[in-house]
Amino acid sequence: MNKFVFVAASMMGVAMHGHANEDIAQQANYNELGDLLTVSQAQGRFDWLAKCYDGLLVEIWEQMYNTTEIVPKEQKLNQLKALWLTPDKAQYLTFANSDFTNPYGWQAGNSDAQACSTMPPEYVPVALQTTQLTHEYCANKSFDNEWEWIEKVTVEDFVHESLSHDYTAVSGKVITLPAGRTVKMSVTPGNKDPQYPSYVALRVWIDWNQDGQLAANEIVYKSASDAPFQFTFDVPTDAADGVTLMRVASDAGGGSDDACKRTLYGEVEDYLVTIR
Ligand SMILES: [Ca+2]
Ligand SMILES: [Ca+2]
Repeated sequence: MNKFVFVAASMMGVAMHGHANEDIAQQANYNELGDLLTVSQAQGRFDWLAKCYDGLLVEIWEQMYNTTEIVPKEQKLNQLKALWLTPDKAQYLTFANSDFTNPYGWQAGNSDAQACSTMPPEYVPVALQTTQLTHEYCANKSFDNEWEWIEKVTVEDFVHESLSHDYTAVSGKVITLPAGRTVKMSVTPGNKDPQYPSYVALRVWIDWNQDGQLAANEIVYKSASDAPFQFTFDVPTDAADGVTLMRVASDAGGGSDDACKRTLYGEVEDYLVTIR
């Protein structure tokens, strides 16, 4: 149980501070933990932890309240729940190893209906995240990301560099888009053999109407090339305020306008976008 004492402190450190280079490197990994929950999933995360890892929640409570009073376990759990979960916004714990890389791809459950699974022994809670998304989006990941992937995405001043994964949810930072603005974007594909870059199809969707669907008419860019992609798109003047999802998909197999159809050779990256 001692590891959790370190945990609550390091978790708060990550959430609040971050000036040293090491913190920046950790922050980059934290952004890719892929743990992006809706409010109801965050509520489910708490219930799952209360079912499977109640001792962990008690440890965190004790770190936070630092009291010698004897408080029943149920009361501790209820206090944490009241602190993290409100009707329209919710916070949830995200787990990884201490360098934030989640090498086993382990995620805590999102519902107490899910069976308990065993956390890898070196894992700790690394972040207390706030839910941003209203909807749960369809999953998509590539069958093969060995030869082609997405290496870098920029939107105006926002930059995200990443390695090769079949799917990446960039959960720790948000792209801001003003309604009515023309926005510059670039996507740099990664290639296993950079001397002979593959010809890949690229698509970018943004859920402008925030209905939880990435419709074909919400494709803001679609092209194919063996060079990095540089383009602009227009943010609709009537785009609703709020946080929504941007999906970027590269596919050397041509891809599909259906954002839910599984990518063949490449990578799918999801980003949070806030419209102002
Ligand atoms: Ca990537
Ligand atoms: Ca939509």
